[in-house]
Amino acid sequence: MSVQEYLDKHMLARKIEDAVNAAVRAKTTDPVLFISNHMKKAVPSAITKIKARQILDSRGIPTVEVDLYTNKGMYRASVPSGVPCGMYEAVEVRDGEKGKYLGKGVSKAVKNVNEKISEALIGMDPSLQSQIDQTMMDLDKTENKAGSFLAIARNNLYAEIGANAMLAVSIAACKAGAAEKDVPLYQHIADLSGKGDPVLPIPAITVLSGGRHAGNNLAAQSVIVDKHGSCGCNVGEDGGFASNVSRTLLLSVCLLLEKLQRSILPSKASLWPLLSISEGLDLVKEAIDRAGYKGRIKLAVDVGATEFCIDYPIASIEQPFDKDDWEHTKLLSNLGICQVVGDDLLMSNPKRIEKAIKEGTCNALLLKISQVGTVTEAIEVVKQAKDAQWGVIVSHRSGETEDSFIADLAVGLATGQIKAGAPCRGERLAKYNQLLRIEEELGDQAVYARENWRMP
Ligand code: 2PG
Ligand code: MG
Repeated sequence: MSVQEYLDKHMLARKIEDAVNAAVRAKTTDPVLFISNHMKKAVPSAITKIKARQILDSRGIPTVEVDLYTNKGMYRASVPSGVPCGMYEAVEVRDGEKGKYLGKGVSKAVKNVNEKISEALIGMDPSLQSQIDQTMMDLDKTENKAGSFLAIARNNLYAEIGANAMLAVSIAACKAGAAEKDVPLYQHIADLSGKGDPVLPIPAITVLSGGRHAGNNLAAQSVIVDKHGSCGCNVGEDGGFASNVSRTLLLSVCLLLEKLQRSILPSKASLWPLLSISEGLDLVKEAIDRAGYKGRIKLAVDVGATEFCIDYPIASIEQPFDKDDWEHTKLLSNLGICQVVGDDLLMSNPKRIEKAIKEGTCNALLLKISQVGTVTEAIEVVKQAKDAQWGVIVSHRSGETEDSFIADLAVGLATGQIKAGAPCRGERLAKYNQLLRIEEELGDQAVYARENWRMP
């Protein structure tokens, strides 16, 4: 090809002339930089390469990280992981090779990204999120053709491709899409959802962790040290203080107040022994008072099993009963004491959410994106919950990475609530720090959920 043929083929003369004219019109003081940015914008939007790798989450368990390349740059995402709770959540693909990471390696999921997913997505426009996510879901054609029950199909599908593989790519594509449109990530997410303006969520910050996650807040620290010594300030998986009292608290909080027990449960036979139900909550209450926030901070409790208490400013209770106990969860919701959040009960699954909405089982969704599998489906379940006038909490997982995507997700979807652990461990701080950056970027336009946290 001659030089002239090459110039003609790429219409270079015209493109360069356009860029120079634009710089002159803009009277820019740095024409070279202006021309380079102008030409960059003219580059077609396309995914050019996807590269996945195995990294470690905050518990030292392998997880998937993806670098997604476009003509404009490289966008990185990694997926969190928690304790799986049932067949209705999207399934991660793990290697199962006992000699390596106790079978929890993700090299198969990594391979799925580097081969199947990569082959299917290269060339696609990263701003078309739903098409990207649909392409990944379509990769298992048999399941889709079988048209089986959605939850099962999702399980099998993800079990083959891996929700961990898909979610990493989906988030990376979302970041690339925002860059392609030259808008902040939260704004791109707001545009994708087609609903409303961004809202900064109220953070449900972990103060005490216990049970399986055994959990922080600086104000609480001095109280705990006074009463339980410095070892009381060890932190758990979510970054909350994990002193002995917090284990006690979790066990305690797992029980409803005696009044509530009698009104809700037929007998007390299956209940754990009542330890000091008020000890942990008193600690938190005193810490709030000492920090000067008396009356301004409300409490949220993730029970993760059974029941609880009304002498404290509790505004939200997560998973008060077993994951399949629709009946008692509904009874508690009907008491109208506070927000009742479905975590394991819903597993972020649209069918379970639909059932809970229909039956009035709970009145808020705990959204764990790794239970859903793609950004598009996450947006959909949030819409589903909001349309039913539910509260929505965007949640971290116990196994987290330094990826702060959920902060942008909560703002962009205007969920009003986020739960990202304590402002203590790096992977939890990443989310809170991103919220601070977003608040700064929004400036005068920043809207904080405040009292409207359930329905901003
Ligand atoms: C929860 C979460 C986060 P996991 O219990 O709500 O704290 O835990 O990610 O293990 O489901
Ligand atoms: Mg929970």
